[in-house]
Amino acid sequence: MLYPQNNRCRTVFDLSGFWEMKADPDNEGIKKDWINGFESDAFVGIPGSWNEQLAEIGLMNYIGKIWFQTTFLIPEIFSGRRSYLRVGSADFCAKVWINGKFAGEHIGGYLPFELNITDLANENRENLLVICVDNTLTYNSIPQRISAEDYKAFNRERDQTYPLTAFDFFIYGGIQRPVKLLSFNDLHLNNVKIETFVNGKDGRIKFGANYSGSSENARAEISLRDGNKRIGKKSVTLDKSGIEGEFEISDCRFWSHKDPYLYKIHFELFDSGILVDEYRLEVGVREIKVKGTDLLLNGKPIFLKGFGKHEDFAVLGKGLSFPLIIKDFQLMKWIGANSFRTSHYPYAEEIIQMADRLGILVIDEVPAVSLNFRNVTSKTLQNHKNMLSELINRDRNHPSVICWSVGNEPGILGEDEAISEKAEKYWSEIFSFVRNMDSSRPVTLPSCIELGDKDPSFKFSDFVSVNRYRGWYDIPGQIEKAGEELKAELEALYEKYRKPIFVSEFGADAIEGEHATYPQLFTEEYQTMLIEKYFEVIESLPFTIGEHVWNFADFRTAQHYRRVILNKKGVFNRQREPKAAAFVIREHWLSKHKV
Ligand code: BDP
Repeated sequence: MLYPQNNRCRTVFDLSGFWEMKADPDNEGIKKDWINGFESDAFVGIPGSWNEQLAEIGLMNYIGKIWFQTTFLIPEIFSGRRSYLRVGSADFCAKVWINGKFAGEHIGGYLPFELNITDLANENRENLLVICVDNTLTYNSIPQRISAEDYKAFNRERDQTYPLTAFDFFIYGGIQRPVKLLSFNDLHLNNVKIETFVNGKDGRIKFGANYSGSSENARAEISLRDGNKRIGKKSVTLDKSGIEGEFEISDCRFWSHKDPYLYKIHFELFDSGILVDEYRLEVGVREIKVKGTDLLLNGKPIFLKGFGKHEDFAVLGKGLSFPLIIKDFQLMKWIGANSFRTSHYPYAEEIIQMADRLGILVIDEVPAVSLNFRNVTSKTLQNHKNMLSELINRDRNHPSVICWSVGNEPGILGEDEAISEKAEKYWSEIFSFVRNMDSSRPVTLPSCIELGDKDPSFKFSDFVSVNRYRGWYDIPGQIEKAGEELKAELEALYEKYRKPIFVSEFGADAIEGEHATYPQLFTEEYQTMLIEKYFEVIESLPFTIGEHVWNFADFRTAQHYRRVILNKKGVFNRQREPKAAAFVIREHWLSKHKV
């Protein structure tokens, strides 16, 4: 699936706006024929999570089905062509009807899906689009559900949140990324795959593409541009196996966080000499590898400085906002970060595109967060693989994506199960699945303190990623001691696995305006001092490859006495204003630890 593009052969109409909605707590929508339209409860802004928008009608903590509807007309330009409906994301799963006819469904909250609606939509009258979104999770879904019985089984009833979630971010629901109508000619490109290689000063781009539709007389032209200058052109006759080829670039300008240079590839499809499809792609030529104790970008060691983030903002929830994307990148540049992790799910494609352009490195994660192996089934594994496959297909062409993260912190409940043979087999399958799909990037899995050095995934990871909260959840208030224990633990981990170590999370909650002259949790000073201590320890060890502060900004979580509405570990608050730590980190990353 390709990101939508408007050009001579492709047309995109954005259906964002005010849609009508109706909650379906009793699961009666189908019975009452809502697929043919319903009397609505309220309007909802799309894209956007329903929760904060519609809190006043009781939907803040709603888990279940919500029906959405809107109408659209098929533009004349679509006539006689293929029409598709593309949903940027629907959290967690969605079923779609056009004019009362089933168009398709999708499972997974953070990835786009496309449905062929050519035969369902009418060209001459208004069309009714109905989408039923359900944010209910199960033991088979990724992420997994958690129940009151689970907490009971582990004697951890006090850890229960409202709504019940196995993870520390709010369970937003809805259509959170834009919905678009697309039109293509019958013969059109479906998918493009780019791989790049670095050889001394030269670069190589390998491309592959699949297409739909057939023709006896079709051919593809693929050209490569460096700015406005065409530096390569290939002509390929279409055959069943798709389109393949390579470009060599001598004296190549490689993509990096310091110089995010993008070449441009242009695909054109001709049928009997007539242009029927085209697609433009920005390509960064770069190579990422793990070697010894280093992470190498284009052969040079790189140290990751940055954050775990969230898609989260007041009112929008996880709804896509272009200004917010820009603001976050501005702040990352301002503070001297070179990277972030899409904790704990795939972010909007627009974010990854901006990372390519601005030179920010991305660790791309799927929402396999806090897997509880007591409840993991073969269906969980299958859903996990499906999600990885959709993510890799979506993001593999982005130079900014330097690593796949296959989940986060298995075993928050069920530490014993998370280090069992069952877990080991599970991770062995997941890691090889990813490597079969893409062998050009490292693969990792951030692990929690509870599993210590026993996490079975460490064996399979290209580098060991650890989330550590010494000085916060462990040994609170004692920064020196936290630092000493962290150092000893990282050294022991390296001794055991002999792989580079990435500290993928560390931090402290800070409430703006709380101050103390002594180490006191929740003050801005404590957050600052703890982060500085972690920097000191991590950077003193020769086998570390990065430090990601948790979190970039404060974010909403489910309700629990441990959280003051938000998780306050942000270095920026939820409105993106800096806390005291931001200035110290900036000084450190831009002057003291410049890499
Ligand atoms: C880590 C999780 C992260 C949480 C963080 C915290 O990976 O999602 O938000 O702890 O508790 O264990 O702040």
